[in-house]
Amino acid sequence: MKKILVTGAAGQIGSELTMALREKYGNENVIATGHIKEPDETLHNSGPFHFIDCTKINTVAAIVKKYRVDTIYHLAALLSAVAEKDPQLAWDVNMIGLYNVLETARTYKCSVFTPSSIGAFGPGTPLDHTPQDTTQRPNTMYGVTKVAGELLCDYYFKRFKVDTRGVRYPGIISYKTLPGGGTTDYAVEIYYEAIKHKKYTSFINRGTYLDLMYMPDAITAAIDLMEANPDKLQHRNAFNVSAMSVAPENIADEIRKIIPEFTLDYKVDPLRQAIADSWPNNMDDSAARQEWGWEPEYNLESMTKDMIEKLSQKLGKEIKT
Ligand code: AKB
Repeated sequence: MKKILVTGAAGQIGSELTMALREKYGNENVIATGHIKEPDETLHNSGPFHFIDCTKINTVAAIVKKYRVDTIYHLAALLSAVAEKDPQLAWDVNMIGLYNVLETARTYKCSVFTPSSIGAFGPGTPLDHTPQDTTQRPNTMYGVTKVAGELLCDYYFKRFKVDTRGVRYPGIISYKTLPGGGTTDYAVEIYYEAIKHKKYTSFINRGTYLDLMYMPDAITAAIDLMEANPDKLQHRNAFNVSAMSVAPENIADEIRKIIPEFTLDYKVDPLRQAIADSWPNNMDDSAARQEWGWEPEYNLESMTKDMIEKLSQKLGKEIKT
């Protein structure tokens, strides 16, 4: 049986990925770790949890050694908007943290999953049907760390044979744990506000198309890629994966099918709008489909229905879907 370490386990993706991994590989075989944020009760009580600091290699190595870990899902990172507000911290967490994980993986012979992002693209990248292999000149610290991370993971595979794999996640939509300071956070907030107040003011402008994905598909992508036959993988560390390309008004239209009174207006945040404008409208994810069978289950309609159903239960509001 695998022994898995998850970093960033209390975060938006980590909190759900850890539980999915525990269900698949056994609670005791998945060691969840976080830095500052307290894990929720389910995460805390269902298996091992430790606080570590990925910028200190000894704390990562100690857990890997103690539990004889063979696989690391490295999710600890700063998202795009917070990274732009504190680029020095973003470099430390996103780059030094990844370097420490890769070095630990090299020493203890672990395989590593690290997410990259649509943020690895920037000005000069074709925005429509963004190819798998194309210009990557991002102008944010988040983007710089994501491109460098993709290259570093490729390097550790080629030079040291560390089994590194990763996807370029789009904005991830979920109802369990809130995202922590990304540009695509608007697409999660809109559902909370629709249920609570039947209105939302978007910080991303009308007509801004971005790739999004519902959490169950994001989890499937990570686990399926790590289970994939390595002989078939040509793009190990940076597979484009997408499920839908939408603008704020498209989500609003879909919400209105269930909550007809819902209204959307705009108060654009220049920082996050500039980041969004530099990212693809829609990525071409055919390499992931061909090399390891990527196929999302949810589209905008099915995601919206499920989000509203689950979130209204969580918020204690009755809404018929
Ligand atoms: C962000 O908005 O920073 C993230 C991402 C797309 O990488 N959700």
